[in-house]
Amino acid sequence: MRTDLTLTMIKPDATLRGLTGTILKEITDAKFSIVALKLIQLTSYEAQKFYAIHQGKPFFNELVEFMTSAPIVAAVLKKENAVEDFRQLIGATNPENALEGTIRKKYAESLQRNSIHGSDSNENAWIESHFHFSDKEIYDFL
Ligand code: YYY
Ligand code: MG
Repeated sequence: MRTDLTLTMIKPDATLRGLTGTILKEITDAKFSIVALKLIQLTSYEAQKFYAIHQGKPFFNELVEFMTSAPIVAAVLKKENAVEDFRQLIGATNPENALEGTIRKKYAESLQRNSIHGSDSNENAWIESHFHFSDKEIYDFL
């Protein structure tokens, strides 16, 4: 299992506030290479599938509604120890608990509108990367 890739999404609250470039710069400043990138508006079916693990939870329907409300930016990122290092960079799910200097602390509006996604395991990084991109769209040589 590879340990040098992770999947991120810049969420609608951030794309709508014009923060895409700012957040991509935070990511590359932290030494992640962008090896796949696209702007996409998810359908309800796609958002439900992406977040299937949370199906049945009280926040699920609102999460799907939020994630489909505007285009997101999906990207595959490459760096040694990518999953763990990227979760550190983005900070806790609830921005109120996120450490100073993290992306969620700086930009998130609320627990739901928390600006950015990061995969939580190497296995999910692979699954989520291939949810958004084909092998051909992942430029692994970067
Ligand atoms: O992986 P991460 O995004 O940090 O959190 P998850 O527990 O996987 O939840 C996914 C997503 O759902 C979270 O980023 C915000 C939203 N959410 C919510 O709106 N309310 C909760 N109580 C928990 C999560
Ligand atoms: Mg998660």
